[in-house]
Amino acid sequence: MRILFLTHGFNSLTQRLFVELRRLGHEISIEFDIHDRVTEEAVTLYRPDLVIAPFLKRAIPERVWRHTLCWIVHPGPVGDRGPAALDWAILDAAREWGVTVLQADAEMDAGDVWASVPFMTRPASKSSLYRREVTEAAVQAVRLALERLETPGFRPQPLPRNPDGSLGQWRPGLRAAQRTIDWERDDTASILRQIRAADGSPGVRDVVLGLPVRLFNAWPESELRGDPGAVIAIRDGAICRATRDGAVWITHLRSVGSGDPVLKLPATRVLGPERLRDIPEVPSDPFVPVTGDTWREIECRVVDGVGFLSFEVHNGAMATDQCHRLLDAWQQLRATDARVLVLQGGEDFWSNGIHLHRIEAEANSADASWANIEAMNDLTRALIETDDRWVISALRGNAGAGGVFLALAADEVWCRPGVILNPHYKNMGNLHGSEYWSYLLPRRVGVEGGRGIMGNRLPLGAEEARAAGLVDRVMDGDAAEFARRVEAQALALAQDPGLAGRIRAKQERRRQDEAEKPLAAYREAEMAHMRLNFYGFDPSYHVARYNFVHRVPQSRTPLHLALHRRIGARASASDAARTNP
Ligand code: COA
Ligand code: THG
Repeated sequence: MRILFLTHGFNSLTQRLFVELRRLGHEISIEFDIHDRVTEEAVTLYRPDLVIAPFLKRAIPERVWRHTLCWIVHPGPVGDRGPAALDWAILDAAREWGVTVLQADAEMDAGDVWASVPFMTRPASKSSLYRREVTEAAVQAVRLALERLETPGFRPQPLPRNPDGSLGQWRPGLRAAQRTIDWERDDTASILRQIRAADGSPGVRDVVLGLPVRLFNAWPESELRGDPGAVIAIRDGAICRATRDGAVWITHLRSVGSGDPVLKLPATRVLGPERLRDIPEVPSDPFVPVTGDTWREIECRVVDGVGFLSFEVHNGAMATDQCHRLLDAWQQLRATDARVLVLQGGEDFWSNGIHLHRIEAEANSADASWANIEAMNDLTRALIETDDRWVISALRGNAGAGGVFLALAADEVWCRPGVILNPHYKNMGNLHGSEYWSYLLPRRVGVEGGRGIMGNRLPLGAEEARAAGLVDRVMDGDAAEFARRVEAQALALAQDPGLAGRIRAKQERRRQDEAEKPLAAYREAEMAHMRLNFYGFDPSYHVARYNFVHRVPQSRTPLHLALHRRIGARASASDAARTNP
């Protein structure tokens, strides 16, 4: 089928559905929801068999849904309606929730139901539930709906009418006044629910040490105590605030009311050293297991000759200081007797490369970009140059730009099936990219293959990445099952008598590669391009970064996504119809 995605943005769910439906053999074109007339134009140009709205905030115009079947992917169970479905699910502490594919008509979210798939919730932020549970259920629900569409005689189910004649349960968006915390009265569980229900957007309004802010990314803490609301500790950019019955870590804040667009940044960066003068830094050694609840970015453990390093970096964005801390942990891991080292990234993201928000917040963004890419490069080089161990990247979450190449620096890349990779930089203002990609990518996929991947700027699913040679193993299972499989296979590798031979072979290959062209030369060439991107006349990267971090709405759909807007699109569409009736 020819399917048009009508969406507010090419977000993680939209990318995942894009990959999954193409895998089923459908042709997907994408149109961003900019204006009703532009939407109508897209439908006229493309004449899709079906419109799917994976992430849409506005009504599909009647002129579209009257003539073309349109499906809304709603992050709620059958009957649930409204723009804040997940927010309500978290606030209500729902145990089971769902995703429903419904047909768009005049009444928002009240159309006939094509499919609905339930999932169990988890104590996590809205964004985290969205990226994991909602996305998995949405893929299943859309596939089910497509099967039903091809089933003769299938009729979608209308919502049952309520006694007053209305349809389903409409729940409105939340007002700011409904998203507040009373630190004297609320317990830890309810504070976590409030923050998580508003995280990624819009955040809970509050005042911290006299500064009006919004709160993001909260985690429970079971050891530290203090007066409710008081900031009692800091750690790696986060603050710990006491509650009535415990404490919570809050890693990010956005200051409000200053007029200028403001960025979400590490809490200590927003509060500043003056306000935090008397607050103790309470570090957590990544190698010391924690018993109760706490928050820390980096965790290391060594089990039977295998070292595991996970980094739960918010949004997968890796700032200079975070790269330094990771490199430090890596060196400590290398000092253990572990023969196999597994880099696990975070549960939601593997890595999205340099931290664009932190860079934007610096007075000199070019210098900050340079420092950050150098730190990413140092980390990547440390992996490449780990020649006396077997190194595995185990991707539980998505990776983008430099984050992908960080993964490729390992000897093997293992991946969960739902992972989406964006192994290219061009979407960020034609950034050239570094992280030794010019060494790592051709080494796996050849020069031509590398050019294709970098140039087409499209997301790859785990299976596509494996077929292309970027990924070695795709291992099935939910988060817990994947972790068990990774651990079991890594332990088996460490016991494998062939391991020493493999490590010798990789040393030899690295030696030959170095003789042919030193790693330093790859880095130098990449950084020469990056110097132009950061300091040259063309400001594209700085403009793209500004637009990204401030979420400036897109004014048109890029042509690499909007097939229907390419020159000759009609001709090729009719060609396709002729050769493939
Ligand atoms: N440097 C800095 N930040 C980076 C980065 C980098 N290299 N790469 C990614 N990020 C950040 C993004 O800025 C974004 O920040 P945020 O925390 O302010 O959202 C975040 O990482 C995620 O990236 P994004 O591109 O938005 O992808 P996403 O799809 O994974 O997440 C949503 C966004 C959709 C989860 C979020 O907008 C949300 O809360 N949606 C609600 C869903 C819902 O209920 N919809 C109902 C409508 S019917
Ligand atoms: N039919 C049609 N178009 C649709 C839907 C539909 N477009 C997408 C939509 N479903 C997804 N669901 C909603 C439901 C309600 C709202 C937005 C998306 C909504 N928005 C408020 C507004 O536009 O004023 C703002 C809400 C807020 O953010 O507080 O109410 O079924 N044809």
